[in-house]
Amino acid sequence: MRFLKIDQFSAYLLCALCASLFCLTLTGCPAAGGGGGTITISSVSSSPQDPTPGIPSASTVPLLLTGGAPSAIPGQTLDFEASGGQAPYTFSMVSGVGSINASTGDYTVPAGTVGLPRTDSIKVEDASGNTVSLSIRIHANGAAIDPNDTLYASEWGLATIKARDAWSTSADCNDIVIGVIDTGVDYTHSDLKNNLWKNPLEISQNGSDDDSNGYSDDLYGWDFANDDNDPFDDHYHGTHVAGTIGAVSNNSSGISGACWRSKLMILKFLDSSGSGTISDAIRAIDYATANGAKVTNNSWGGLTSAVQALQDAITRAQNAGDLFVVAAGNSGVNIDSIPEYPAAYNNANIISVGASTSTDGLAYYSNYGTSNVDLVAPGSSIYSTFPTVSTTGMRNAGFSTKNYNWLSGTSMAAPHVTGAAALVWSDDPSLTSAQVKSALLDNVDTKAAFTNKVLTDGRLNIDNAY
Ligand SMILES: [Ca+2]
Ligand SMILES: [Ca+2]
Ligand SMILES: [Ca+2]
Ligand SMILES: [Ca+2]
Repeated sequence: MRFLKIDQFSAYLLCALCASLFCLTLTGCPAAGGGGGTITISSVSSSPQDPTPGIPSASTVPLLLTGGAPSAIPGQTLDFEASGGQAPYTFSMVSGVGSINASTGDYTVPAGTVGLPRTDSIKVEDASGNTVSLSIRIHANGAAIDPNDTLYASEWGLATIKARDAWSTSADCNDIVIGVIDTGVDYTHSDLKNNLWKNPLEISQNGSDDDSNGYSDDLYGWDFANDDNDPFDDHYHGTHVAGTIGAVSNNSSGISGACWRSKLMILKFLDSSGSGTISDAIRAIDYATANGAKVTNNSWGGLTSAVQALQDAITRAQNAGDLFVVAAGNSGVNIDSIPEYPAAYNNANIISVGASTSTDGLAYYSNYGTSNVDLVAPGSSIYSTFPTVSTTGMRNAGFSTKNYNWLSGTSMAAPHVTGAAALVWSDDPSLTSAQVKSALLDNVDTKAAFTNKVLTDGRLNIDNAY
């Protein structure tokens, strides 16, 4: 009886009670403690901006054999760091190396703005003339890149976390499957449909479970709320979250995601009212773990008592080497003393995310706690994808604007971190989940507003993370 009751406990979405739409048109949000004020999109213009990058030129940098001597093990991966411009980079020899057998001596990284061939294979001769093959990984820390998406200027969150600087190294998350555990996603959206995970072994609409994973015709994921193979978003929350992580970017249309190219697995367990059961959440997490998602975004929570079965599912993801990014919650409380789950579970694979404002304040609604919240990321007045049709959830919330819209909450903060994790991990798939987490947590921008509020005292900075 006790478990039945707990199992029916509703999880709820972590949109702020004061969605930005209402902030803008009605009374404004209550002031945040200390340095707050009304949340407004006009603050985009006051967010830090880097100087406009100049036209980059090819640069010559020394061949940096950071991974060891050139006579090292064939196939060894070496990290090359290039800076000061964009490709083509020419890596020239340093003394004592022998020669590079790429052509006649120097190795040139092909031209390109993004999507550089991040790995390549070259042959290097040591001083004795012995040839070894080396697999190289290229970090091209060139000039910042702004995508050509027409609504990109509204995305103050991406500017704040230095995404445009990170993209000069890599903007592609295709090597990492990202699970969006939420209300579903509008997979017909022109800014999302080409960035979806597709189950590679499943034949859709033939009525059979071709890959024997327990789900028939699960092409994009699954709808655990309604127990069907169509995870279309009948709310709006999941579509918004998906766009922040990985909207199709640099396509001269709509917004940019943190990832320009991505594989988003749609795991719907919250229904058209934004509610879901613990048992469906567990099934969604387990599907992600079993089907190859390396990172899941979990912009939901609100459980005030710990449920062991839910933590067990997160532990199974941890044991599989996967990250679980979770919104810290919107109660405005210290969840070290007033816990909310799943953010307050102590799993090592959890990254718990609070919400920041465009002026690097702690959002008034954001939960905090130096044990149970790791960092903050932009969450207030975030512009992202919205369903292309009027959904039940939109009608119930009074949203009439389709395609793109503003939302606020720790729900909007977590996807920035999820996208960052996927960027770091795609750049180097050999990293462990712990290394990816450390890369994000060890490279935040510390700010007074977050000091003694979250573990790292800081806000996400993607560029510093890799
Ligand atoms: Ca299947
Ligand atoms: Ca099938
Ligand atoms: Ca459905
Ligand atoms: Ca776009």
